Amino acid sequence: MTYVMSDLHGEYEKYLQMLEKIKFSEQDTLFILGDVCDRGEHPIEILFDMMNRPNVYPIMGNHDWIALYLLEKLTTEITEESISHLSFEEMQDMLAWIDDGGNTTVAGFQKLSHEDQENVLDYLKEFSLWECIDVGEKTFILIHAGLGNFRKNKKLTQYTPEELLLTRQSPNVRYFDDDTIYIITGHTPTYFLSGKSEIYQNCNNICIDCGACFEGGRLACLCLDTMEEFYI
Ligand SMILES: [Mn+2]
Repeated sequence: MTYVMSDLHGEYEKYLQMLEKIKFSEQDTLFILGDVCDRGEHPIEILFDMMNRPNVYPIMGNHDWIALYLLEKLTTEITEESISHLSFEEMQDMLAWIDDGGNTTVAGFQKLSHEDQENVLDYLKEFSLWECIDVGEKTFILIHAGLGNFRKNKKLTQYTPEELLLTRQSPNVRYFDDDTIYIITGHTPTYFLSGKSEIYQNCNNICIDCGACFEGGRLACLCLDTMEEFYI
């Protein structure tokens, strides 16, 4: 079976509970649509679990992207000295990121050996900006946030990271004429779309960020073979 989840945001316990709930095995495939990092307490633990599973495919989220960019600047150790090497703009980025949930990622990263820090950075660099997969009769485009500056004939390779990671999908607009093509996104908690923390589907858009790291939110998982929904 092929599954998708998104916006784990450090919720390691919910992630493990979900893998158990779907009875995730080596024969299955899981795509994680970004924002593993930040907010919840254990983003680094999730990254290590993911990197040890060859059948888990990570897609980049805006939080993972900024984490990679800023953790690389800090590399070996986050000391006052390494922070003082940052430019004013980098320092501003750092403070904004920490304020936006990056504190838990920094805290976990700081505890790692130099080798494991390099492993985390190498793994984040492997995250894809998008995936496009066929399951049964359907084609699924998997991205974190949306198809920014959308044009029907624009190839996925022509989208910039900013367009894919920061532009919110319009969930009530049909993007492609071919109704076997679905776009799956995270990034926007579905509570803001429907008032409910459950997977939102309309016009071949499927929004799966059910706000796992927020009060009242849930971690969602969708099986693309059966379209069955799972929640923690
Ligand atoms: Mn996001």
